[in-house]
Amino acid sequence: MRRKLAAGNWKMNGTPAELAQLNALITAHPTPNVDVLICPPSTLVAQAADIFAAFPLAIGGQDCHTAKSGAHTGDISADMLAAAGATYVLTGHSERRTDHGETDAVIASKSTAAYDANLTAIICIGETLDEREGGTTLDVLDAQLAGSIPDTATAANTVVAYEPVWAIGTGKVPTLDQIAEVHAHIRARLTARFTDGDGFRILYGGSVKGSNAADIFAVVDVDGALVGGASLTAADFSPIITAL
Ligand code: G2H
Repeated sequence: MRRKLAAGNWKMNGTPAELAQLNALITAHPTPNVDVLICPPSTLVAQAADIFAAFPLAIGGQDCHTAKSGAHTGDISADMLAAAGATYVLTGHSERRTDHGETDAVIASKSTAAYDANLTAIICIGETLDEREGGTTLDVLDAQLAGSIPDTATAANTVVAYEPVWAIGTGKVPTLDQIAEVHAHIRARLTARFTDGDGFRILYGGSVKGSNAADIFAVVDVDGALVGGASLTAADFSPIITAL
């Protein structure tokens, strides 16, 4: 049985003061029957991990370097995230792929770095609007799955997040049939490649909010959500956790 995961990606948002309102999440979900994760900006990872160490709220990074340490100004390693108290890290988010030119090979290398630091990698994949409209969605996802997920991935160290690029921060959401088709396809690819492929959690991401979460979570093989804008406040994130 796969345990559901509600993951919040704060992107380039968040100050120390804004961490405090997450206490309301703990109050609302003192013993959640799903995993709850917040990925704040790296400036807040250690503070968030300290504040919520005793509570059922995991903390993750939004990205990591492929190397353990070294001359990489502005970057952060998986080991550093782990030392700061993170237990997860996002890899391959489409904003990293677009803004920083990250390739599938780089993302696989970052995911391996995450495993080496005992972090769970949430590996993100997704098609653009042109690819969706051109009918190549499943081919694009196949290439990303094959190239971004290391051979050493397991259900314990890897979560896959399907995030159609055209649905991110736009308010546009695929139909439930489209989500079902893609998640079933990802599941088939995972089970064909990995002996424990049925155990990998597959998240949906892209404009998830309280009002659409229950419908999306009812789709087969949707094991949770990667949530951006609606994870920034406890008031918006809480109904999503409840919907799981
Ligand atoms: C997709 C998602 C979080 P949003 O990037 O990863 O963002 O929920 O704001 O569309």
